Amino acid sequence: MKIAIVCYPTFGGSGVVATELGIALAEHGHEIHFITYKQPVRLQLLHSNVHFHEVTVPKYPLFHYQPYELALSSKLVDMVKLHKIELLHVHYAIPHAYAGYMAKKMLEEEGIKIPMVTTLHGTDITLVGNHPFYKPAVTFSINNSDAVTSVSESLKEDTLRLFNIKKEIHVVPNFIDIDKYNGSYSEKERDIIANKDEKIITHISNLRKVKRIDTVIEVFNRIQKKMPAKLIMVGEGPEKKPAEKLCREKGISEKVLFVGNSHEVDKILCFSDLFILPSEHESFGLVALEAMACGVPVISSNAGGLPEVNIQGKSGFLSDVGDVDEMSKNAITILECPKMHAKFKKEARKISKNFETKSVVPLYEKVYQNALKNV
Ligand code: GMT
Repeated sequence: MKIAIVCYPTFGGSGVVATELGIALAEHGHEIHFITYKQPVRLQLLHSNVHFHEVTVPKYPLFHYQPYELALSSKLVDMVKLHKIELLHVHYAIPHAYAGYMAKKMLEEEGIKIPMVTTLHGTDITLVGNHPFYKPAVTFSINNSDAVTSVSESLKEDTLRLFNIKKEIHVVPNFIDIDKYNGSYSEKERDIIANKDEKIITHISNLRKVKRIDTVIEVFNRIQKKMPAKLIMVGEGPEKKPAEKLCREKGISEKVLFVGNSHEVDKILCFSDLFILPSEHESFGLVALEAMACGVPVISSNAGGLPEVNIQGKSGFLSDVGDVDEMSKNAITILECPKMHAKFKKEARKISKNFETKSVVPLYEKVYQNALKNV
């Protein structure tokens, strides 16, 4: 099948999932065309079935806002015609589903019928898409997709609760290539980050308000009062500066490393003893799954789809959003008991195997086949 994948090319989970999906599909023999404004961060163009087409929006002084949707839908039309693409798969509803729908309609005028699959990822529904500025357009483009998938049961429920949806939503969970997270690192590499007696706690996100960075810092603050520990903060975002300030105020700056965006997430996770994800909203929590695949127990909130990934008392612990007392207590309990820690590590890795690429990608293929049949 020739498939166009539209996604955000950045470090965010939706772009990562879309990229990994494209790579896995290419390995299954499909021809994949990534169409976005920059080469996706996890994409290496070393596969004969993978292509990348850049969307450019020329600057024009009249435009206060550059019309990216227009450029994207025109590019989609061009690429579908040029490469005889058979299906559009758009990740993140805003504005991709809207642009995809326009492309589909333009192609229809030329006698080309192509189905569009929309995958909902989280904030496109729970945070941004729900805003009255976008809601009618998001509702319209979901209802006019040929198939709709969501990355968790929780996100499906949120979508049905927040929007007037007439389409069936198929839950296709996020996935990972478990073999990539095999924990291979040398003690020497770990030593660069922390002393032997120090526990390594990690948080990875785009450091936005929704991730509750203040909770991450406070939970770590309480951990480091009980045992030698370092916190590694991976990612870039608006909450980075306030977080650095908070660390200074708490007198823990020397124990917190802000390392920015990283292409070595798997390596950092494999060094880690505990992962913290106390988000206010989290449709799935791909990064928690990545941590679990590395055998890292997760202390998270119980928001959104997190309970579908992080299993209470097995791969980690879940608490209500903002419950710093409970999160800290659970984190310390796991870290203080080597036997318990080892048990959680093993369970985390085991549970992550429920989300392996090889079992999830065929679910997308099935969605594609049905969409193609019904177009
Ligand atoms: O977490 C983010 O802020 C990034 C965001 C994105 O759209 O890239 O992530 C969302 O999609 C991921 C992949 O499906 C999910 O694992 C994240 O849980 C989801 N984020 C939120 O719901 C906040």
